[in-house]
Amino acid sequence: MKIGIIGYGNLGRGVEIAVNAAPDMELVAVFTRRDPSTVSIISKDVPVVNINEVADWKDKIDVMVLCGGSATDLPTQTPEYAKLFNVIDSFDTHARIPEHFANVDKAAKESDHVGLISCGWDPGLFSLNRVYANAILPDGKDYTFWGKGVSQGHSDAVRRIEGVKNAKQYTIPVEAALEAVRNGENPELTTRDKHTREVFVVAKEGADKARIEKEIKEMPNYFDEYNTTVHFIDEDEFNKNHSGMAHGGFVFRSGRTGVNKENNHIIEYSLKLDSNPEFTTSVLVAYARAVKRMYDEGQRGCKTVLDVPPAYLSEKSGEELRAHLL
Ligand code: API
Repeated sequence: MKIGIIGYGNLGRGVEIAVNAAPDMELVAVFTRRDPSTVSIISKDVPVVNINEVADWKDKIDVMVLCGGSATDLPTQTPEYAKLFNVIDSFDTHARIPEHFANVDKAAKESDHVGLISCGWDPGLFSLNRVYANAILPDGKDYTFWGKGVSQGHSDAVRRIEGVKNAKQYTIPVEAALEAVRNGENPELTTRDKHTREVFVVAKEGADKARIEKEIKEMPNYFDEYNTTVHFIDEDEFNKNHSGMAHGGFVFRSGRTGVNKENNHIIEYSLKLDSNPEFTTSVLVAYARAVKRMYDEGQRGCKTVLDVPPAYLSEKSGEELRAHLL
């Protein structure tokens, strides 16, 4: 299976590592907006190509993995590249998924491709768990907690603000709320009750810090519904104390069954990740395999993780899966 990567930051590098570890995949090219001679990748035998030349690769790539950010890159990139390739992205602005789906669906159907969007762990593996748990326990409540850890999506969104040189965003779960859910108390929790957010910003010289802080705190879909603390720090402190990328979280469903609803059941799925980008891209690469299979069997248009049969993620045959993993 021939894989291409568009965008070489933390995600692009993670895709490269995961593809190199996959027995059935080959990385054929990495595309960048930068001058290719300035981009150094891990695989010495794979070309780095300027994005302006991407159309020349139209028939040489089975699945193109898009590694841009959700705030400003993917809303335009995914529909654009779906015209040329089967694509997969990690678009994670939950509120805008329906709109992004419609745009990618149109582009992919018109050009006879498959585009899988919003893949990773949330949205992604957490979404699958929410859907399974809702179907199984229809009378119940959902709870998702993230962190403590670095959200790539929120960090990227802050870096897009004018005057910001670098930024890291930590998502912090409210421990008391998490414990109440785990104890089966079925609490009513608002967005603000479940998490706080902490942002560390390196500002560009002369930038208006008060304006940056206000833009962060009021940013729709990312910060406006949370209590957010913003710290301005210098580059040395940033590099020394904020270079980690760990993250994780929990999906719970607590639901009742029984003639008198006398029995409560709690489903808990959790992730503890040393590297958010390397894990996210490991999910992307497994789903890239499914994209190729769905394309080969004649499916077209936009898909999400909810549309993919689990067996399509594995390089193992159905027979092997039934013998060892069922
Ligand atoms: C958060 C989560 C992170 C989900 C994982 C991924 C990311 O606030 O920490 O951006 O890292 N929404 N979508």
